[in-house]
Amino acid sequence: MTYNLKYFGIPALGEPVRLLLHIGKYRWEDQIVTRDTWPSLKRASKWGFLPVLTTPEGREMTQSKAICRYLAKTVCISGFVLYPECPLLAFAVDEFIDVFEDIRMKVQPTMQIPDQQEKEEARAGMFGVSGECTELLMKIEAECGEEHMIGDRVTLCDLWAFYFLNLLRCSVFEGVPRDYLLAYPKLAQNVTTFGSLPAVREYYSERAEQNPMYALFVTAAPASD
Ligand SMILES: N[C@@H](CCC(=O)N[C@@H](CS)C(=O)NCC(=O)O)C(=O)O
Repeated sequence: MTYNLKYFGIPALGEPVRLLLHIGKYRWEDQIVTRDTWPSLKRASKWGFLPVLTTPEGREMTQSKAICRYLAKTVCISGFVLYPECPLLAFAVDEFIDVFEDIRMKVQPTMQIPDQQEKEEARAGMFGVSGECTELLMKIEAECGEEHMIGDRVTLCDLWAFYFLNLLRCSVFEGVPRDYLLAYPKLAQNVTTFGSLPAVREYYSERAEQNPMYALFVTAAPASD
């Protein structure tokens, strides 16, 4: 009884799904889709996008946020279900995730810029002083908690922040300053707090050995380890 996740070999929209499957101790297969295999899969897929998660019963699930909410209703950390039952708390989780998605939608189109230098400059501008991503990140920084995105408990939003803020500084979006998080101490702390969870640290230590793209996802072990 195994889940199958089809996604590209990068830590983008399929990454929070991977993390939930790992933390939830599901049996799952990480099927990496390549440039060669994608065109035929795309034609056969429901909307023409990845990730696609196939349940052990054979149901194909699409749309990363819908998949994450589905899984997060059954995954617990420190006794908390990651997608809260309380409607207001669930709303707060979704609201933060959607604003991170607003940032991603600003950066994503830069993938189409053919010239590498122009592409990197466009991204650097978005994350520079008064850049459009900087403005949103500053607003998120003002709204989020010190250790957790929301209140004093871990939620799906912490997992999403961890994935997305690391995606921005890994090599997928070259040009975004690798140290951009220094300007957002609360967000940086949230990334460290989530990344320090044993299940998360263990997962990325292993992945980083296979793929250097994951190096920045590895949080240093606390001194007591
Ligand atoms: N709304 C979809 C968007 C998925 C999406 O944009 N996937 C990209 C990869 S991150 C993709 O499949 N790109 C390949 C293509 O468009 O052919 C979701 O959240 O799952």
